[in-house]
Amino acid sequence: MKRALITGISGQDGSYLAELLLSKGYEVHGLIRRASTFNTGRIDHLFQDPHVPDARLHLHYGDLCNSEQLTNIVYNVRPDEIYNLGAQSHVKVSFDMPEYTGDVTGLGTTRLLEAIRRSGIATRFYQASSSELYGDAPAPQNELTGFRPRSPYGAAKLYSYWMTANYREGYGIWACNGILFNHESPRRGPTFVTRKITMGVANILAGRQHKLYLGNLDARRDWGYAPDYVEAMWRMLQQDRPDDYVIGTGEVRTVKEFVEAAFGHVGLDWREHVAIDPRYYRPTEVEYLLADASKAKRALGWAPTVTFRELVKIMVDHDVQAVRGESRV
Ligand code: NAP
Ligand code: F7E
Repeated sequence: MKRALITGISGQDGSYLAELLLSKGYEVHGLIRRASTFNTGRIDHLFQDPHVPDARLHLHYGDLCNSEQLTNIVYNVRPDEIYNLGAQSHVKVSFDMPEYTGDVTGLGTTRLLEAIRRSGIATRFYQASSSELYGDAPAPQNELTGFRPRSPYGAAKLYSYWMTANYREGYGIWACNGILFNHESPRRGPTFVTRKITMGVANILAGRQHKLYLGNLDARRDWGYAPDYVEAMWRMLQQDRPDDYVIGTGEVRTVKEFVEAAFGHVGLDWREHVAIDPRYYRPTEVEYLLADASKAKRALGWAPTVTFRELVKIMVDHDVQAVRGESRV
C-alpha cells in the first residue's frame, strides 16, 4: 500500500486529492492546523475512526512554520509521496500580510524539503506552484515563460519553486513543480472571486443579499475544475523522472464574463446586482493568465474534463441548493 502525506489537506485541493488517493488504495496522512473551531469541514466525510484497524486516513497536528514537527512527521510516516499544498493562498491577503505569507508559502516549503533531506527517506515531492509566478509575463504562459510575480504571494511561490528545483538538482530529491492555473469548485474558499460570485448569486436569488461588491472585472483568468487538477498532481508523481508542468485549460475569460455567466444561469441581470468597491483592487494586478499546457497533455496524457460554462453551472447549482439547505459537497 502506498503512503502519502498532504499538507493543506483541509483546503480545496487537499480534500479532493485525499479522496483521489484513498480511492486508489493509498494510506493518506494529512497535516492540519490546530484551530479553536473545526477547520476540517471539507474532509469530514472522509474521516474514519482511528481505532478501526484498517483506517487509511490519519491526521497530524502541525504547521508549515514549525520545522520540528514537519521533520517528526516526515521521519515517522515515511511517505512514498508528499504533496505540499499548504499555503497562505490568497493573493489580496498577501499584500496585507507579506511577511507571514513569505513564512508559510515560501519558507514553509524549505522547511519541508529540509525535513525530507535530513530524514534521508526516499520520497517523491510535489510543490503547489502557481500561475501567479508569471505575473505580467505575456500570455499564453508555459514552462519556458519567464517569471514576473506581482504580489507577495507570487514572490513567495517563486522562492518555493526555485527551492524545489534546487533540492532536486543539488540533493537528488525526486521533486517537481505543478504550475497550476486557477482551479475552482464548490469547495473553493468563499473569498476567491468565483465562489464569492456564485455564493452571491445564490444569496441574491434567495433574497438574502442585495448587492455583490467586486473589484477588477477586467482581469482575465484560465479557470478549470479542481478535481481535474489533483489528478494532474498525482500523474506528475507517477512519471519516471521529476519535472515541472503547467496545468490549465487554455480557455481564458474575464471576471466580468464569469459574473455574466453566473447571474445568467439563474435568469438574473448582473448589472442590477453588482457594484464595484475599490477595496478589492490590488496594489499590483495580474491582468492576463492563459495556460499553454501542451507539455502536460503530451507527457502526462492530462486534459481538462470541465468547460468554463460547466464549471459556472456546477458552482452556481451547488450554492443555490446550499442556500436552500439541500446540498453537501
Ligand atoms: P486553500 O483552499 O486556501 O487551502 C490552503 C491549505 O493550506 C489549507 O488546508 C490551510 O489550512 C493550509 N495552511 C494554511 N496555512 C498553513 C500553515 N501555516 N501550516 C500548514 N497548513 C497551512 O488552497 P487551495 O486552493 O486548495 O490550493 C492548494 C495549494 O495550491 C496552495 O498552496 C495554493 O497556493 C496553490 N495553488 C492554488 C491554485 C488554485 O487556483 N486553487 C492555483 C495554483 C496554486 P486551514 O484549513 O487550517 O486554513
Ligand atoms: O482573483 C479579481 C482579482 O482571488 C481572481 C489563488 O488560488 O489563483 C488564485 O489567485 C481575479 C483577480 O484568485 C474580486 O483582482 C475582482 O484578478 O479569485 P482570485 P487569484 O488572485 O487569481 C492563483 C492561481 C493562486 O495560486 C492563488 O492561490 O479576480 N477580483 N473582484 C476579485 N478577486 C477577489 N478575491 N475578490 C473580489 O471581490
